[in-house]
Amino acid sequence: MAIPLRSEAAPGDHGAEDKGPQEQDRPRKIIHVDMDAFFASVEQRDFPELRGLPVAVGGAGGRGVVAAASYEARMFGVHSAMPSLTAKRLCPDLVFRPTRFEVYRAVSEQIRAIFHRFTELVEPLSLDEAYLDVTEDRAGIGSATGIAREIRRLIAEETQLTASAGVSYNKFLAKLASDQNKPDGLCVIRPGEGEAFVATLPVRRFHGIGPRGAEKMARLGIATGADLHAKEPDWLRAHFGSFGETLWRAARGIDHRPVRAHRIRKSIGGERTFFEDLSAPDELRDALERIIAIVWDRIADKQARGRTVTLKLKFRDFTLMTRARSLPRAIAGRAEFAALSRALLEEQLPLPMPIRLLGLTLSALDGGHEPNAAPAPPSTAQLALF
Ligand code: DCP
Ligand code: MG
Repeated sequence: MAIPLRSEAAPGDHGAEDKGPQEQDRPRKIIHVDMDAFFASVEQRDFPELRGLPVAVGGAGGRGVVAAASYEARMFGVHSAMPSLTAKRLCPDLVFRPTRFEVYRAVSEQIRAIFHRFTELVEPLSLDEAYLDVTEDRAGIGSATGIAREIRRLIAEETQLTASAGVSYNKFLAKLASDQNKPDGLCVIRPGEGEAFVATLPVRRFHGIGPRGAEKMARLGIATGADLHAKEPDWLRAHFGSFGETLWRAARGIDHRPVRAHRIRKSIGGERTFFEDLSAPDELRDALERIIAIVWDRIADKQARGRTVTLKLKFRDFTLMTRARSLPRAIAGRAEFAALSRALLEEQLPLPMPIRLLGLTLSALDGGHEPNAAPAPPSTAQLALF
């Protein structure tokens, strides 16, 4: 089977629209910028007594999860999405700080304003990272690398925080590059260098391959980009379905997705992974109330209106279940959203098995077109795509 060089999806993408062939032939210049240990660095900036210390941002309690870990904490193996109790065991002197989303959002706006001085084509991926298409050098700096240097300098000057940047000819490579010399690093992958760069990397570094995806690949004997490169397209398709094509291209450093400054928001939601699996109805109800609060905050923040509420349950054995309810019109407010959510959960009780994750989503949104919208902050749940 031949795999076309142009296609609709690449790692981490959710259905990009392709440009015409002429546009495709013109090499792009893409920068990916990602703040270093974002929430933790903001805390260390604002509370100087935390500088140089291992810091975790997130809930310190029994069910708490680390949202961000300072680089000092990472030396002990502490990382995002780790249960806080595990983190404390690894690093007994770990200092926990609660999240301060308003401050992170304000910094996020500052860095986005900096990006927009260089290009309109800014695609935020989360509060702390974005792709920029700088093919057109509006500021006349002379090179994408020069623009990346200038952006890193301005971020340091205006926010007193450091960012890492990757420069390359597509999004997939630019994101890998920004991760390469973290923290406070810059890495450039030039045309012609992508395939060799990817060959040496462990596949778990590819955006879109989560821990479970990496495990599956390890079982199939794929550890690096080079291992992936050696696989035939038919073999990849047999094992990974349509994602196989994306993997085939990834192994070659190919990615044709454009930077999209306007995202169509299809849903808005949130989910939580619990440290201990939950099964007692009252615990589940409590957990649901917390998620209702979080998700409704996001809905209100974006002034989103939607008709469908979906409850997501992930069981102890990792099987997923979703149940949805729709109204003929937009949900009227928090009380109605909460009532639908509770009804969805009650219908499932008692659960056949304890759950490790609970989530809620509002979809069938009105309009749903949001210029340069910030995606909702990542939840402390796994962000992996498979
Ligand atoms: N975040 C979260 N839960 C996760 C992952 C991240 O709440 N599971 C939050 C906290 C992070 C921020 O999002 O500070 C940015 O996520 P990154 O993955 O970019 O991680 P960091 O910026 O913390 O570190 P790095 O220097 O590796 O980019
Ligand atoms: Mg970051």
